[in-house]
Amino acid sequence: MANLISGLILTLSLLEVALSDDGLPIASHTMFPKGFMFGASTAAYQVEGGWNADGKGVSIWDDLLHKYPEYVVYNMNGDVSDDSYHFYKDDVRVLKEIGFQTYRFSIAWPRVLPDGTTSNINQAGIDYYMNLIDELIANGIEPVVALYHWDLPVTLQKFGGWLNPKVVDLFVDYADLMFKTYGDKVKWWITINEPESVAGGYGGGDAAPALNLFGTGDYLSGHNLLRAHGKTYRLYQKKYSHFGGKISMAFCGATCYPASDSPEDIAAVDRCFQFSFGWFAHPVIKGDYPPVMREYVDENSMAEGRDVSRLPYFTEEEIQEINGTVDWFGLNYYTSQMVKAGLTDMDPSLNRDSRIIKSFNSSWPTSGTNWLRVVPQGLRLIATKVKEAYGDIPIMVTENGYPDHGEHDDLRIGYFETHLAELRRAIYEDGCNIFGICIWSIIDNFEWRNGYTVKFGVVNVDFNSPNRTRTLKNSGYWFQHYIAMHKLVE
Ligand code: GBH
Repeated sequence: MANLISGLILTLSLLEVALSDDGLPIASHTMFPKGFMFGASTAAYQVEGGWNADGKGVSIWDDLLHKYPEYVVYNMNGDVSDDSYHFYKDDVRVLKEIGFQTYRFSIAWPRVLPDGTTSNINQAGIDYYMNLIDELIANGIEPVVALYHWDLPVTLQKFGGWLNPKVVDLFVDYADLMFKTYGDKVKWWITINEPESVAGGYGGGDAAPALNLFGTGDYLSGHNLLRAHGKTYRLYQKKYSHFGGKISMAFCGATCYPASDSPEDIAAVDRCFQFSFGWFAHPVIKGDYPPVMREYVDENSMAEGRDVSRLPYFTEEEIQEINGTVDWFGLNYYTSQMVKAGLTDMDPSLNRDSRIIKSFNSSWPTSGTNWLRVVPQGLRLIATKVKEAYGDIPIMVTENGYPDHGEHDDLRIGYFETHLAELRRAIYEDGCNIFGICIWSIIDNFEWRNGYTVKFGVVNVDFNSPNRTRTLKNSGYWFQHYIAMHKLVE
């Protein structure tokens, strides 16, 4: 009750600040459009635990962290995590208590197909997601389902994983089974979460399989991710369109401000967009890679004396197959960057190819991780940039959230309040077609290389209790009121 009241008081005071800042009529700002969906997100490896329960296969994250525990702070891993494999009903309970209307989660490929192929289906895994979906629907919460949030079956990594084009057809077979099994209940599908981050696991990023093939593995794995996405979309069109589901990717990338008003730095801003969001969004919305990526990577590859570009080419047929394969735009937004023109990082590498140098504006507030500064206006900026680049495609913000170390989370409330205010401006002032948001995250969970030390949840999880007790934080209560106050009911 004390939480509830302090949440309310905080809501009111924050609202006042946000509203007096905008200088626009309050009425156009306080509510969201009819049908706007408030939801929350998780991902399988980060919450499920049950890493080898009931016939689940091993994923590349299980494998990496069992072999190299030091990859994550304090040797933490996702073996048990929130144990949502057993306590998914508690997740649904807190979602409902707060009033979220959608829940975005991912399916662990090796949980349903232990060796990655449909020749061996794990019925317990199929049942788990069916039970979760049924529990959500019984509580009036709509599922948004990602097929791939980074946990490749390790059996497929043994022949190269996303580097090997063989993975494409196996992904399509997996997707086929998921559509067939859950397609009458699930209307919102995400094929790949953050393809840029997945490719980072093969290039220079911080993810499994941690191959460090800078400037080669990233482009090659990205190429196969795009092929897999394109074929999956075509399969749905052909076999499952009667279900009426809508497919996207959850795109991520850099939201950039120019470091100076020099023409070079202003040009760097668009290049920054094209080398991150554009890498995957351009092929699926406009066809083929962004021209500037093609030009710069080809040029550098040639200068390095290679016969072929490090950025692979699609055939004309592939370009057509991949083009036009998102029904909506999944947008993950956390932070922004300042950019200037210049060379940085390893030679070769994607960062070096892009010829931009990123930094933070020192005035942007810090957070519980070094890669995230609080820049609410960047959410509006990136939404308008997506509209400018790709037209009036419907946008769902598929992730947005604030990391801390588990203290009283009033800063998280401020983060959401200001980001949601910027979202309304994007909708009402810039005419962006944004139809929902899934915040990251409903519960504290395994935050990759930061383990459990960095927390994104609006609900606390007691990692010392055997049943992983879930308790609303201040931000959870705040959301409860926010949704009730800002949702227009049909
Ligand atoms: C998302 O990634 C993920 O989808 C989700 O699983 C994750 O829990 C959530 O965000 C919060 O992190 O250290 O400078 O190299 C966010 C995108 C890309 C953010 C890689 C961290 C590393 C930046 N991530 N980035 S740096």
